[in-house]
Amino acid sequence: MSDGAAVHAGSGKVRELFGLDEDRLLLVATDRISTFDVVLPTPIPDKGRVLTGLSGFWFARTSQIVPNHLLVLRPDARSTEVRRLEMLPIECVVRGYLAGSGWKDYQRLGSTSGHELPEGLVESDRLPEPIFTPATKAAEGHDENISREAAADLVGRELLEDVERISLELYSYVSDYAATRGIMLADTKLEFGLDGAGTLVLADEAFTPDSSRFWPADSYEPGRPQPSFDKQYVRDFCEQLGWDKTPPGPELPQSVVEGTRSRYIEAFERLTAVPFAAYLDDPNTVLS
Ligand code: Q0N
Repeated sequence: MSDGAAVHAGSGKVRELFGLDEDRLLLVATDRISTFDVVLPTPIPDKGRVLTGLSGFWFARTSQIVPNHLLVLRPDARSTEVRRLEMLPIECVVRGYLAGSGWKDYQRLGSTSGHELPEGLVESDRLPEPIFTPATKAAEGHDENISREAAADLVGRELLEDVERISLELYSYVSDYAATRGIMLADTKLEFGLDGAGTLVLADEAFTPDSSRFWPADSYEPGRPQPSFDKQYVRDFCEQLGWDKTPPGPELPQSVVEGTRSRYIEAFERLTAVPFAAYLDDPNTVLS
């Protein structure tokens, strides 16, 4: 295996990982899109490039907070060479607003991941302060929120305190940045690994629409679910079809594909202030 052949090392629903050598992986963001946890048969052209560019943009800007796994952003604008790490077996979620499983937990328990929350909050409300709500990586299906005690049993108390502090700092930096561009970061999921020296390193993709809830600030209204910045056309189309949300998912009409592609590119350009065409021409533009 010293002939440059890449070894398929795993797939997510919309990303692929290949082993390059002992120290490096190739992470490829495809154009596949999932909704209601099902990957649809119709791709969104350039979606993978948008996500790879956004991740690179945030990695470059947050490296003073925590080192990350990015080594090379390739000319195809959708694949990156990354450092091979020992991944922590938890998802590091930060929530600034009450949505998704955080809102579900709150309605059932008045708390999420052991954070007691004030009474009377409504869906999409801003939390008194951002909270760290770790989850386990379910091999299949949904991730499961766990208490910080359960997370400490998985990674150790000291490491958990480190990733909690770093995750909150990253959330605060990126949500402040996005707010200046009219985009709210409701919540985000981060993954960390350890390098050979035992240093914590931010991995996977970071602060993309697939790993975060981005909401358009101008239509924010607590008390209801918020429209998704990127996937709302897809969700609306699926809802009006009456699809039961079990596989296989429906094919998307061209109007939904085009509208969704435009939203991804708009998110990219609003957040990075780099024209998407300039990114395709030279992907490294987002790293400076
Ligand atoms: C790794 N996953 C999570 C991509 C995401 N730098 C790394 N070193 C070792 N392992 C991983 C990374 C990264 N990133 C991350 N799995 C392995 C989920 N994958 C699923 C496939 O697509």
